[in-house]
Amino acid sequence: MHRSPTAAVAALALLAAANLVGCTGGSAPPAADGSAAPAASTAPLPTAPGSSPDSAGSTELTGMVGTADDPDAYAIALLDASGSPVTTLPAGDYSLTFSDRSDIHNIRISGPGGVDEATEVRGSDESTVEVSLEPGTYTIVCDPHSGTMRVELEVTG
Ligand SMILES: [Cu+2]
Repeated sequence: MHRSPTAAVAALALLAAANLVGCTGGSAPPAADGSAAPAASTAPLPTAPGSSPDSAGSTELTGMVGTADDPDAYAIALLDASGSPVTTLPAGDYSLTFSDRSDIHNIRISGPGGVDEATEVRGSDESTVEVSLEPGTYTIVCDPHSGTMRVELEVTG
């Protein structure tokens, strides 16, 4: 989470305003005549910034063999969430989804930390695995064609 100092100040001002409302609005007199008082005494608390439930989780990656048009193409790549090939990444936890729709290729990622995840050559595999990438060099290969279908990923600390 990256928050600018300006946003932090604004959040503090918001909290101060909320406290002020809480102090002055605590002693509303009861409605004695039975008429319905306007329900304005309980203002909802402002949601704390940065507490959304979807902020947890790991960065998404796609390991792709072939191309979108031709699953049997002799191509292999690691893609980020926007679909762009990546060759360097910061160390951390990643959610890697395979895109292997070929009967002649597979995809394997291996490297530091004992990471070794692969699909089968036969059949399709579009499953997702969680990987913890440590600083160092990982290789992404198609096992039957590891001489040509091979990319390296540099993970930085
Ligand atoms: Cu292959």
